[in-house]
Amino acid sequence: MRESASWLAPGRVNLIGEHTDYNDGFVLPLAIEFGCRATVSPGPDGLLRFVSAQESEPVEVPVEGLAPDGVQGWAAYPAGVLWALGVDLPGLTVTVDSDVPLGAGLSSSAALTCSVAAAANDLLELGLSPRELVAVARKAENGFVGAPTGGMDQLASMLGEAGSVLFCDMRSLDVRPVRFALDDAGLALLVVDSNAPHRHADGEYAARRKACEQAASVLGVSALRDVTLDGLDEALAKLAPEPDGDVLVKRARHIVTENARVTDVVARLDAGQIREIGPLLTASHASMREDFEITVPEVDVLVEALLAAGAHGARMTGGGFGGCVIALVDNDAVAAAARAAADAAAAHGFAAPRTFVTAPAAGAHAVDPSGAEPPRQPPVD
Ligand code: GAF
Repeated sequence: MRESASWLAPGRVNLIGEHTDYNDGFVLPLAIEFGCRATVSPGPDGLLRFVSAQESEPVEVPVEGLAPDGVQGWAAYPAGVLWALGVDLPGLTVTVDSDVPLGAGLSSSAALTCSVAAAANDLLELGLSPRELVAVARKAENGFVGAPTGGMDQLASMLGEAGSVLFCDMRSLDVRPVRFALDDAGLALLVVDSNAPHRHADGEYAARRKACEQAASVLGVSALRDVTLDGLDEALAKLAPEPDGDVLVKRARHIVTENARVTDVVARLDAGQIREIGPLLTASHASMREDFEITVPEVDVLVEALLAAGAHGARMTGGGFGGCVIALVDNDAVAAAARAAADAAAAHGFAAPRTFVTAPAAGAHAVDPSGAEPPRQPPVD
């Protein structure tokens, strides 16, 4: 076995298509320049050792004891990856160093699981393809950590491409890079981290998932992906008389309209009309606020402020209940938009947001084990 293998896997921003992934729908994420570097090397016999530059104490787990619920805290993610590989493991040391902001909805967990999966695959010479590694990373989160997430984040982290957003069909898992030519259009994609504490995010995520499954079952379809805009009114009329009808109507309406917005954005990007996606981003936010009910005042205020400052479109990105807002702005309006966001947060007594500019970055790739820090996006002042 080699001495070690090191891979860097990025976090992600989702341009549009929120909570559609576990409904077999469409998503349009991009990998970002914040990432996690994982180095896997042979370790003492029978022992898995997890070390993080962001944590004070290493975590040690006997290979024999590797089972769901057997590891708590951050180390459950890399431990879950090794478990999900489904092979006999030698003793290993896994060292990680991430600069993906935690709890910001930028998929720090996918960056962690994907970097560890790719580095372990490399060191152990397992020959798994990037798509198989996506499945391993997802199995780690779903089956070991117990987070019922939908698969978009791992796809974006493994398969991201510089210059493109990834149009993913979460039923077939077909992925098509779609050119996202920000520079050519004189545009920037701003990410504003609200720094709002996540409130009950895990329970609320599971509740959204359950409501969507319930709506699909009432409608007799395998997932809400099967309801199209044309059939929406009829579907909502069937859901309304159910005991939780008002909630089911709202949840289903978000998913069906959001899927349509994703395909509309893709059509505009394919036609070279990047500026025209703005209203679709803003409509997505309204749908998340009114129908899916996953936004919080801190992100709503940021979206309003960014639009008032001239953004072409703005929306919360990620699972919700805090986290980040994205905005499409003219290059020369970046500083003013960032200021407007900060002023609005201060005026409401909310935490100061942190703003940076992003663009589609490369997905997971091997790096020199002795290499420098992962790349960072400097914040906008
Ligand atoms: C989180 C989940 F991990 C994703 O699978 C997705 O559902 C997203 O929330 C919402 O679109 O990031």
